[in-house]
Amino acid sequence: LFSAVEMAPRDPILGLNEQFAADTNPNKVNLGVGVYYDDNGKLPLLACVQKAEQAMMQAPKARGYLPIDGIAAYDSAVKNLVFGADSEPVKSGRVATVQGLGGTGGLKIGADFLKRLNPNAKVLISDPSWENHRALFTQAGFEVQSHRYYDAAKRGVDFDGMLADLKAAAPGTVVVLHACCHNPTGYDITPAQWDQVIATVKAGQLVPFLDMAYQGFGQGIAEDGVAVSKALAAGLSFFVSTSFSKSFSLYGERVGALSVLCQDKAEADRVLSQLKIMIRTNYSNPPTHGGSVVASVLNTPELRALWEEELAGMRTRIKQMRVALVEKLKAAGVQQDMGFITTQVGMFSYSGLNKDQMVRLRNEFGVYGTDTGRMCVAALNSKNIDYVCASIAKVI
Ligand code: PLP
Ligand code: TYF
Repeated sequence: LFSAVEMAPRDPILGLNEQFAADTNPNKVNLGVGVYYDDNGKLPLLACVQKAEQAMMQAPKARGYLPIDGIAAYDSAVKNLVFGADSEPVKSGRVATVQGLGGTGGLKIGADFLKRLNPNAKVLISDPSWENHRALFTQAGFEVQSHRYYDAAKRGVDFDGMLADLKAAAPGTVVVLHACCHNPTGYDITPAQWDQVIATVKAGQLVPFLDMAYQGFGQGIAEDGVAVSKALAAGLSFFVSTSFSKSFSLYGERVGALSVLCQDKAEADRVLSQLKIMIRTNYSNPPTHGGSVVASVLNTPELRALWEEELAGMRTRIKQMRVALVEKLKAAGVQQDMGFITTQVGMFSYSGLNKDQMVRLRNEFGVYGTDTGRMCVAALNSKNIDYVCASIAKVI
């Protein structure tokens, strides 16, 4: 039965984790996968999460099946976070939100729904993008193409190229946009550029799918939502996937969501009924724990305040590491100006290093980043940064 089954390639990023685990270099540093570590190199368990869990332990609940679309208090917390608690779409009930298995789950429910809605549409992702964007939309049956984004020579966004490619897309094309903290480059477009992107999407009747995997890691919770606010103001119908993996440090709990902004409540009710079919035929209904924790934190004012403080702490530490990286690379003898690292935002830096240099970093120094030169600056800390800088200086 399985004799003709071929060996599939490893996930380029998660595969690095396996290689890192097997590496015996005592100085090894994993800057491969996008995970935030604290200054001690530990994966944080946020205090707001611990407090919510302690409260849950005080009054333990039986674990029945959740509704297909998840915990109602969770879905409403997601809507409030994404669109604003007092916003018109939330008040009028024209957002359909379902709990998802991480941000990936939100993307996949949206992709499956879109495939049924508009089977001949193409999907556009940025060049480059998170590898799983292409894989996930291809797996959902779409032809995936890319629009220009990264400009290596300029160390920034090829915005004219991006706009031109969006203008050339056929009506109905699904455009997957990183709402903030672009993965892998770290380069976001400005609010004024978002205005132009959204006007182009609207004029071309494209379907925006905003991927919000890092809300709060760029400039702040509200600031990082600028694309949502602008798409809303333009009167568009659109998709938003949410991930709490990073912002709550709840990677393994798989907490995320999909929100679909519709034109009115009746439309949102119909869309929700279809999203529920996607869920029911895939995994029936989501798990309880992570969603309960996030709902409790977001809906309890003092836990919410604590979360915002902890999230700001993560955001600030990443920025400090960017500044330190630039200074220490210079001190380690790197001649070229690495100041661009502080203009990037979020967890990642496209370092500009080529594949050979990245392979040398890995094999000779145990410093792991992706072959494309992406490094997770959220995994740098005051103990490993000197070693990382010295290693980079040797391969440059
Ligand atoms: N979208 C982007 C751009 C990401 O970088 C990630 C990273 O994990 C995800 C979606 C998926 O998030 P999750 O781990 O919650 O599925
Ligand atoms: O880009 C990253 O490193 C994160 C984590 O298939 C990740 O988004 C990487 C690959 C993958 C799932 C998550």
